[in-house]
Amino acid sequence: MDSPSTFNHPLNTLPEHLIRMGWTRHFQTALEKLPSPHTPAKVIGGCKNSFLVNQGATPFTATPARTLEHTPEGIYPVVGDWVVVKDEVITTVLTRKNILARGAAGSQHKQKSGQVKKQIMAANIDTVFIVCGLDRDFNLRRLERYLTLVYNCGLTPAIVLTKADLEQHPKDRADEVTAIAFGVPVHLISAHEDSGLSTLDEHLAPGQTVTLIGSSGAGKSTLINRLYGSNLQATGAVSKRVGKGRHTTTTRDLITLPSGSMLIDNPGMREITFSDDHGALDTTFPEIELLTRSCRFADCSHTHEPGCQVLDGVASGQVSKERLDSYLKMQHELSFFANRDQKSTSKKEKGKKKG
Ligand SMILES: Nc1nc2c(ncn2[C@@H]2O[C@H](COP(=O)(O)OP(=O)(O)O)[C@@H](O)[C@H]2O)c(=O)[nH]1
Ligand SMILES: [Mg+2]
Ligand SMILES: [Zn+2]
Repeated sequence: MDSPSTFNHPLNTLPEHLIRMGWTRHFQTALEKLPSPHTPAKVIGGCKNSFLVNQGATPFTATPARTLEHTPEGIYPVVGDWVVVKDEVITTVLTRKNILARGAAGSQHKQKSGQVKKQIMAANIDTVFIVCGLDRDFNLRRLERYLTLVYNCGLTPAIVLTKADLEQHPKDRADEVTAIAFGVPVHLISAHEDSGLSTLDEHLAPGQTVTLIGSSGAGKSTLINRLYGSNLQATGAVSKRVGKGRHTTTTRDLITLPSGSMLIDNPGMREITFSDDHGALDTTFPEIELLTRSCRFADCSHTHEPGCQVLDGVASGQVSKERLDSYLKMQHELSFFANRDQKSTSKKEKGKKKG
């Protein structure tokens, strides 16, 4: 019989210092499946072949074992991972709760050749802050893409509209976003004026991990610094001299706030690309999805067909034309993944409808 007492931390007593870093029964179970007892460590920073890990005391650097480099994608460490470290070598990445991933940068045009690579940005996340500045960054269509990306990963989004101090009618912008967000919390803040920050507390309970995504210059690092209470992360204003077109965030670091929650910064995304199709569009565009069910043709493309309820919805003003365009564009991108998955699971001929 297996004896859980041979492990460092039996199931019924999850160690407090690990819980504070987001340790749950999920990871405890993964740890106990390993052939010998280990102390887990959390990846809190680093890249490529040197990671900063934390076992609860002083963080230290560790190198991934060479075996991790040549194994199937998905198990090379990323920030947020729980890992096993032996002699400063990361030997195992514990089964993840979830990941934030996208198609690799520059991959949109590679889709035709079927070479989209999944880029994992962070692991084991509770909430994704989609950060958008109320300056030139503000763009509803881009927010829809971010929402789709987050839903695609099975993650929970919250929208943070920052730089409220730069916008004359910030409430109006927030209302516009609320109208397309369908229940996703929308937070209106200004990091410069320290306003609205406390509305984020609902996502920042101790042990919770939040990752921030958004355009470069949106205000992510500034927000992290404000929540942390001092300037930890380099921001646009500080790092202009780094060079043109360079991302100001070069490593992704997990930062523990005084309140006990954890934030993961990300470099800005130049393109929002998807790495899978998990039906996220229906979640981003619920009003369109609802109508598609009543289109006359089951395979309606919602572009020209008679009896298309979606087009009727646009004509009657029930559905916004911009949102339909956004939906169709993403559907086209996502169908690539659906086709790829279909090909790999079954070579059966697709049902062809005539007439
Ligand atoms: N006016 C104003 N500027 C901000 C605010 N938050 C960030 N910024 C500025 O926006 C620029 C980009 O911010 P940064 O945090 O580096 O963006 P990141 O690329 O998303 O990390 C910097 O010059 C910040 O000072 C804000 O709330 N109000
Ligand atoms: Mg930044
Ligand atoms: Zn239709």
